[in-house]
Amino acid sequence: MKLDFLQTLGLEATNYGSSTGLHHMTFDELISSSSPVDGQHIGKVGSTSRAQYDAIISKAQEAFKVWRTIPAPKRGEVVRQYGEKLREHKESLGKLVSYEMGKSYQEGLGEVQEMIDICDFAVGLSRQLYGLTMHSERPQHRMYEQWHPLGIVGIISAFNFPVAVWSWNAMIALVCGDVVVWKPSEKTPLCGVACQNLIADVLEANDVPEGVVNLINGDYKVGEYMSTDKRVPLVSATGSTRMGRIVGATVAERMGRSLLELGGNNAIIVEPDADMNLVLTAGVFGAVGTCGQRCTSTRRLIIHSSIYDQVKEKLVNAYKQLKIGDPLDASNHIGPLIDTDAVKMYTDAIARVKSTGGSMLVEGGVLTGSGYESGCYVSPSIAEVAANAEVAQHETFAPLLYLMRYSDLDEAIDIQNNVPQGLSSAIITNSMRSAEQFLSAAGSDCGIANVNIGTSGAEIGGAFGGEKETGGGRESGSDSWKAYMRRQTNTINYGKEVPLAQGIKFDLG
Ligand code: UN1
Repeated sequence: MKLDFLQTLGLEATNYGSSTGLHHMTFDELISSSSPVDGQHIGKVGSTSRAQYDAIISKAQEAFKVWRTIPAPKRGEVVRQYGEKLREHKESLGKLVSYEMGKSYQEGLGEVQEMIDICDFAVGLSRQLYGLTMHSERPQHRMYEQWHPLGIVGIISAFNFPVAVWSWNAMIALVCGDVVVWKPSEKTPLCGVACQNLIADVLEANDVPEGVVNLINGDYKVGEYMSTDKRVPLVSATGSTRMGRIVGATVAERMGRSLLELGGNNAIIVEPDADMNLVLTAGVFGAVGTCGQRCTSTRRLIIHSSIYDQVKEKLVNAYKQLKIGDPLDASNHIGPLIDTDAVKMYTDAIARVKSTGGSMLVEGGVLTGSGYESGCYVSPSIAEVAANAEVAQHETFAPLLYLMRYSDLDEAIDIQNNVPQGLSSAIITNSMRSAEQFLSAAGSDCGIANVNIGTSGAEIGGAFGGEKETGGGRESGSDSWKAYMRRQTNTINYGKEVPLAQGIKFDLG
């Protein structure tokens, strides 16, 4: 593998250290990053110690005092320049994402595009952090609310979107006037350093004080530093439900705020009148895209019994066309899973389907031989299971799609909702009634509900997140920015009396 893209991203030494915003740090421990694509070692990144973490947080607190006074549109200008920087480096960053994480190069580029898009969104937002004004019940009083930055926003992100999810949080937080501390997944630390290197140039060119954008690296312990730290008013965490449960409880214990975007168990309901092309494209991309490692990946297809056999046959045929291999080779649809632990979880889930009464329609497994030496490549699976199958209650972060049948839409919606998670959902139909029923208050209980598109690939302009065990947080577009700010209600008396609210009389004589 030619790794010339590393240099373009400022990753030229063997030990990349960690660009933290505090330069010249030396590290006692290093994290190694290797590629699931070919198993090669890519580089090492410094693991942040407790003392270094404390130094970074102190620096960030100081930086916040300056950053919060810079007008929001000026902060937006810095974010705009970062968007430009990303446009210049889109290909190299897309390659690094693909090589370090394993998703196809096309999807790597798509992820960098999401970063660019959120920069554009945040720039516009920097002039639109609106508060409401309301009429006071008292004469000669004015009442309104305004939004102030929170302070340090801690960001914990997962390996599967190693650059975009940070940007959704960081770009919005920055225009809001917050400073950010990011802990990327220890499985994709170089992506973190690359993003930090690119933004460091922009910050420097704009005389932004050191400590506004920070990177820390390490395992869950480093995440714990943030979730237990009162100096971090908001922790935004993306990852497994198991992780989110711990982060959410720890942050709540100290009355901090958390924004959680956790597991999904996303389904597509296929109605009798569904357009088959839509079903195939949305279903197959949803299930096998990113090798089934999106939180929005399609896990379940709930198919009307009248077309069940037809859909099943088409899907099995479509799966035969899938090409699996080096994700940087454009002719492949699917790259590797992130690591061999993920491979084991996948094969264990297949074994569980078989031992609990499900049947494998397409039985995938571990690929071996030339090109598959990393041990992380698998072929995708389709299983038929009962609608209430225990195995389908869990999210397996791999390309394992469950088929289930239903006979009327109420039943399909019940099946779709009857899981602990609530991130994304979709219906494929040409019936206005079915679509509207699915979208109604009695329909899908998820944070995302789509008609005639799949469950994955959400645009950054909408609020992104879900209900139940998905954690309830909303990131990215719409008014998600409010999570990164504190609301203040202001009442101003411009008269000479002090009338009390609620008509209370209080006369000092
Ligand atoms: C994730 O998997 O954590 O909607 C994020 C999508 C992408 C983001 C997924 N825009 O599939």
